[in-house]
Amino acid sequence: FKEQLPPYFLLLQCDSKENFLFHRRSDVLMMTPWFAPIVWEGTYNSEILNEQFRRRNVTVGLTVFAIKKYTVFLNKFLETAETYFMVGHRVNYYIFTDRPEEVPKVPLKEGRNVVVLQVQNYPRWQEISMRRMELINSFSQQRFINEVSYLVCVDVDMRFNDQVGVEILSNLFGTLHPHFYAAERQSFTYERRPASQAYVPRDEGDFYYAGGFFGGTVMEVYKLTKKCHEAMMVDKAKGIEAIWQDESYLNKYFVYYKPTKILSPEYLWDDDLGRPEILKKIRFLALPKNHAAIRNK
Ligand code: 2GW
Ligand code: MN
Repeated sequence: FKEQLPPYFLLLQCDSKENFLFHRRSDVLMMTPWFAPIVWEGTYNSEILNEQFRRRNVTVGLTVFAIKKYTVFLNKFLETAETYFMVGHRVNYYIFTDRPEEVPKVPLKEGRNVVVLQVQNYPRWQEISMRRMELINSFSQQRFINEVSYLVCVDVDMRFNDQVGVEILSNLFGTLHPHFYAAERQSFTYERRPASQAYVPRDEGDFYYAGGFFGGTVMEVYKLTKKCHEAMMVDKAKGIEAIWQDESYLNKYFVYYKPTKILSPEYLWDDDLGRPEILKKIRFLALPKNHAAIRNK
């Protein structure tokens, strides 16, 4: 009886390349030690995943902030999102802005909506970036929880450049920062001052995550943004601000509440870093923005 069954590796070899068992890569880390998948092109089957999420009729909320001059980014952001973001699924774009009249009218496909949420402006750019946590948190409770299953929270100074679909969705997900995905823990730019709530000791932390792309279920994003905002407020009262603002508090959170899925830097790339061989797709790309007309950091 034993001899009649082919060994497991033979079963694999007999399968066609289309079989899901072949969706694997040996050149990148595909799973964390806490069994969270790391999403790289070539590691998943979007047909299967699309079917699963379509069956649940999932709606995805995409939150983006365009305060002051950053409204100039909205047109390209929305246009490219219509081409590449969650194609075939229901999507609500939540655009937080102090200039609702500057939100462009971009033609939308069926099942997709733009919701403009008017918010105040803050004079310091650090505050603009950090207050996103507070705002996402309060709108999660008031509104998002009734309208969407998942939230995807991103920077606006970006363009979609290839498919970003349901393969990213999970209870809680973060994205590997493009500067540090191949770096050692010692070089991660976590907040290193023990006085800060964002402090991460030298011997802790798994990855360095990007501030510009995270998400999860509305409940998980609610919890994340609540903790991060509260940590910021504790620091603020002591006159401390973490080295990379919201990104530092996000990284601290992920040390202790580990993401259930991690996105590879395909999902947040910067062409200043070139285009290494391991990147089979560049899905979401930073736009150059360093001219003083837009930004005086
Ligand atoms: C930000 C910096 C300097 C001047 C203006 C602003 C600014 C940012 C603004 O005037 N209006 C505005 O809407 N923002 C929002 O904050 C916008 O959504 C933008 O994408 C986000 C973060 O600012 P950004 O994209 O200019 O900063 P990055 O690309 O260096 O962001 C990384 O680091 C940040 C913290 O310093 C955040 O963690 C961010 O998520 C990271 O990608
Ligand atoms: Mn940015």
